[in-house]
Amino acid sequence: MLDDIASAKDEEELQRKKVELLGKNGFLRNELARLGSLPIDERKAKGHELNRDKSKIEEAIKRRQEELASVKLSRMLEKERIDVTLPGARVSAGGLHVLTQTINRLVEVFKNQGYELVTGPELETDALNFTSLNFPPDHPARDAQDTFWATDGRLLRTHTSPMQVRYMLAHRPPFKVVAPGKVFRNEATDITHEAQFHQLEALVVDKRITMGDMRGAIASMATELFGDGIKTRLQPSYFPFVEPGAEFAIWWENPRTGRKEWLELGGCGMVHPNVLKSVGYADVTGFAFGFGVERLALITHGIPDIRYFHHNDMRFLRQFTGGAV
Ligand code: FA5
Repeated sequence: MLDDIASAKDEEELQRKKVELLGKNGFLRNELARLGSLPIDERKAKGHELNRDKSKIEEAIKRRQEELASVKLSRMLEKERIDVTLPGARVSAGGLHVLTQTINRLVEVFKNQGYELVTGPELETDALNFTSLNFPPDHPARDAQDTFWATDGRLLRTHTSPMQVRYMLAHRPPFKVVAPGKVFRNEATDITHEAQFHQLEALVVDKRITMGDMRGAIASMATELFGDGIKTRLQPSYFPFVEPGAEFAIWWENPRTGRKEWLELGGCGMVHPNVLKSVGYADVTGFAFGFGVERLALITHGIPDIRYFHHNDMRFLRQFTGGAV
């Protein structure tokens, strides 16, 4: 009887045994019920015996209950055990987007040449994006830079050139600054045009700054990026906020075709006297240039379509992060 209890293999079986022995129709009740039919002296002895049995049964049940509980606990602990010798699950650290890498590299090149890094808002006023840059309200040059407007009259800046005016209003020359950032244009996208892209603007103002200084600055940026012997070219062009104005290009071997060609990068020129006057500068001159970062990245990496940058296709992105991401 007690052995049965000690060998109950789980709580359920133990409970069943308990009912069999101590329950309403169980062994002990039946024995007690039979006491009445025994002669008086036997009845007493049997009564004592049954009481002892009851305590023994109860004790045995309690012991088995404790044993089963401790087996259950150790099984649970075993299941939850952590094997500290197993190799960990590798968490990817990610990597920088190819455009961020390009901007970082450009900023490093300019910082090494003594330029200060500045940034400004993407939501810009019409005054700073256009009017202060010598685009009068009905000037046709505005049409080349259509954009997206907020309901309060501000707009998503179409270029980084408003940073020129923002900086000049708050500082006095001499200075050399570089301002990278996101810009927006309302235009149909194709392999070389996005509605959202990045530009990098450079502005240098001091006494007697000349077009020659600008030429040198563009040439040394190209040399830093692509090495000695790289050729740059200026071609006359028009931007309302520079005079004279030009477009600059780099003589570059296209890695896709293997052919040498001129890569048009952006616009440049001497800061227009109207712009200098509007920020209260006198007796100084300056140059500015600005170009498309995607354009540079497309060519340097031989990427066939500008839209890949924002598709977030991991197969594309991983190519520039050494496999991370
Ligand atoms: C400008 O935005 C002038 N702010 C540049 C400038 C700065 C001139 C300082 C003078 C002095 P433009 O609209 O040409 O110029 O754009 C400059 C460059 O941005 C282009 O050469 C091209 O590389 C890039 N770009 C223009 N539109 C797009 C577009 N939709 N998608 C991608 N890149 C573009």
